[in-house]
Order: sequence, then structure tokens, then C-alpha cells
Amino acid sequence: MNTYLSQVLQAVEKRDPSEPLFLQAVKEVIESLDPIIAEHPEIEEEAILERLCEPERQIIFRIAWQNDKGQTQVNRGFRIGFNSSLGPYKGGLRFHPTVNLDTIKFLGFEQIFKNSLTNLPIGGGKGGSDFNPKGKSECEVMRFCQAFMSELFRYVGFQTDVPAGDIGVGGREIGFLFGQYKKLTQRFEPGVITGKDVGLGGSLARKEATGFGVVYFAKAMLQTRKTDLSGKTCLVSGSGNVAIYCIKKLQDMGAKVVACSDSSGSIHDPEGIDLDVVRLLKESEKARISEYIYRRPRATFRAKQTVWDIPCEMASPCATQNELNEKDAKTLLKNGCILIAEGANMPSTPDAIKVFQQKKILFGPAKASNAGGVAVSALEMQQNASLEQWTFQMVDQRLQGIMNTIHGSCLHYSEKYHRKDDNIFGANVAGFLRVAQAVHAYGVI
Ligand code: NDP
Ligand code: 2IT
Repeated sequence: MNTYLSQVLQAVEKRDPSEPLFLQAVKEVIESLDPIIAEHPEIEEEAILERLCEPERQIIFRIAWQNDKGQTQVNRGFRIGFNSSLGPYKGGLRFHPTVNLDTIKFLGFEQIFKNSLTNLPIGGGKGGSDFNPKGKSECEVMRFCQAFMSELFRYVGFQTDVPAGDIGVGGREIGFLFGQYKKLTQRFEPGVITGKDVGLGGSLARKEATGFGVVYFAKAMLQTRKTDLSGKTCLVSGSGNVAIYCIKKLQDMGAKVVACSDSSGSIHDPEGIDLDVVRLLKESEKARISEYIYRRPRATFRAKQTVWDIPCEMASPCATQNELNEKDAKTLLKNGCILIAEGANMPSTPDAIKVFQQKKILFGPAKASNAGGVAVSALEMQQNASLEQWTFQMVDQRLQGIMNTIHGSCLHYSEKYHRKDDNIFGANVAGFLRVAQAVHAYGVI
């Protein structure tokens, strides 16, 4: 690695030694930049990379709320505005007990380059809380969301920072957050948050966008090998928003999805996942995936097991970070997997990625392949700004165009720098260059 790059990496490691996820995300991007640094001396001269590795602002706040028993609860809230060179901070909110500053920083850092790849005017940000939605009543979730927004409302806005959903935050939570924002500010300003239900000014196809986008990206990768998804056996991890619509689009394209999961284990349904059952369990009943087998007796539930040991041709990790390790990667390859399309953020460990890269299989890195969600969020902002409501088909077509363009950018840069088929390299370089040019153009601010 070039001396400047290793110095920047060391400085970040020294500044944030206790943030392993953030360092993992930074290292992966920096490792891709060698050929760029030589061609763009301004990056070093103007400390552009250093500036991109330090969030512009980090807001941490206390959230106090009452549970159904009237007991006062305390959680921690975060909102990081990582970089606003390309537009207002844009990125989701995650509610999960594991959330800490490290989690939000890694997600916010990734978001800068993902958003850059979409070619839309959105900067990078992320937020969330260590609140655990599991087992909470709807009233408790509502009170928590209201308490969260009672602090956050000071910092968000259509031109400053626009949150959305992520793990534990879907349409219901966005509705509660938006309602509290409206009440506190006395303004109906839908462009302040995305992922809203359609009745509140949300975009058609936003709910589907991340999962659909993953599959559009997979389709584009397969086209480079003159094949498609039809008849392919697929694994999808998770059973939340991204997983469900990834499965839906895979099935629409003729693939057979035989497994999915949640944090308690996985289900294997060799005849093909019945998505209506998964949606009923997860979207309506908020149940555990283990209950799937009571409705599909030929399926098996594998407690505490991931999906990765099941034979497949394509695998899509759609649950959480570092959920697919080196051993899983080797098992997948041994069983005949030829394509990985990441739906979750940073789901493959660095060792797993090395295994995939050595074998040169088709690999869709998260910041490229899951960018469809944030891209349609930006289209939602666009509709809100123009007081329009586009049809599902219009949004879906824009989404397909954006995913194909992102894939084209990955191909362009990987070919230009003789790293053919290396979409990780291509995505990092394409995402980095657009934002670096903007940082340069502003001067030192
Ligand atoms: P959801 O909350 O809808 O679903 C998350 C799923 O992942 C659930 O099945 C959940 O299981 C599982 N999961 C979460 N944490 C863990 C864990 N620590 N171990 C095992 N399983 C876990 O979230 P989304 O579908 O929205 O998000 C999934 C991934 O996609 C995340 O990485 C997110 O950052 C990323 N993403 C989301 C986008 C969006 O638009 N929503 C856009 C781009 C990326 P359980 O219910 O048991 O916890
Ligand atoms: O990781 C992500 O890109 C998201 N959670 C979606 C962000 C958004 O603003 O829609």
C-alpha cells in the first residue's frame, strides 16, 4: 500500500482504536485507492481522504421514555452526519441492542460511498439507538420513537439531514417519527424523512427497493457471463425488509430460494420458500422464523444455524454485518455457489471476501448492490419536493436504471485499472472519486 494511504489508515486506527467495525470499513476502502492516489495528487495535498474519514458531526443523546408498566427506560441515541459534500446527510436509523458509536460510524462511512455511487445529490449519514424493539408493544415503540424524535428534530431537515429506516425501523416506526416531527415543528415537511407509508407521502416501491435492487445488480453481474437467474437455487439470510423483497424478486425472475433465517436460526425449504408465509410471520405477526415449519411441514428449522451450508448457486446475505465468515465462504464455493449479492451492510468478513476474490466468483459488494434503497429514498425526496406521486412502475424503472448504472461504474473502474471482475475495487473507486472531486471543489471548509 502507498505510504500516504498507510499513514491515513494508521492515523484512523490511532484515533479510534476501539471501533473495529469502523476500521474494517475504512480499511477496505483505503486498500482500493492505490492507483487513484498517484493520478490525483490533490487527494494527499488537500488531505481529502483524512477529511472523509472523520465525521463532520456526531450527535449522541439520551432518550428517556416509559414502558407499558409506567417504568422509566433510558436508551442512547445517535445521529452521525458523516459527509455532506454531495448533498444533505442521508442514511437510515437502526434500532437494535448492539448499536453503539462504532456501528453507526461504520454504517455512516459506507453510506458516503454508496450514496455517491447512485449519482444522486445525497451525502452520507446514519443514526439509531440501542433500543431493542423485540417484545415491545406497539405503544412502547411509539413512545420510544416520539422520545427519539423529540431530540433529533433539532438536527434534521430536507436540506440538512434526512433519516430513513434500517434494522428495526420500518414504515411503522417512520410514521411515528414523522408524526412527532410534524407535531413539534408544526410543519408538514415530508422530505425530512423517507421510507414513509404511501399515505404519508412515501414513495411507491421504496419498501421493495433495497431487495429488488440487490437482484437487479445480481442480474447485471450474470449478464457479463451470459446467463441469468432462471432456475438458479438461492440462499437468502435474514427475513426482514431487505430479505423479503430480495426473495420476491428472485422468485419473480424464476430463481428458487430454498432458505432464509432470523437471529434464532434458519429454515430450509427444498421445494422453495413460501413467501406469503414468511411475510405473514414477519410483517404481520412479528413472529419467529421457526414457526414457518408449522405452516410448511416439509421444511426444517435449524436452530442457531446460518443458511450458508445449504447447496446453492447464488447467496445473498441480507441480515447484518459480518454474518458470513471465511468458513462459510469456503463451504459456499465447495457447494457450487457462483454469485454473492450483498443485501446487508458489510455482511462478509474480510477473510470471506478474500476467499471469494481468489476464486473470482461474481461478487456484488454492499455499497453497490444494496444502494437501491437509498436511491429510491432520494426519489422519494424528489417526489415530495415536487408534490408528485410517481407510479410503482416509474419508480421501479428508475431503480433498475440506477442499479445498472452502478454496475456499469463498477465494471468501468475495475477494467480501467486492470482489476477485471473486482466489483469491490470498482465500487470503492467510483464512489470515492465522485465525492473526492466535490471535497476538492469546495476548498477547505
Ligand atoms: P429488518 O429489521 O427488517 O430485518 C433484519 C433481519 O436481519 C431480521 O431477520 C433479523 O432477525 C436479522 N438480524 C438482524 N440482526 C441480526 C444479528 N445480529 N444476527 C442475526 N440476524 C440478525 O432490517 P432490514 O431488512 O432493513 O436490514 C437488513 C440489512 O440490510 C442491514 O444490514 C441493513 O443495514 C441493510 N440495509 C437495509 C436497507 C433498507 O432499506 N432497509 C438499505 C440498505 C441496506 P431478528 O428479527 O431475529 O433480529
Ligand atoms: O443502508 C442503507 O442504505 C439504508 N438503510 C437506507 C438509507 C436511506 O436513506 O434510505
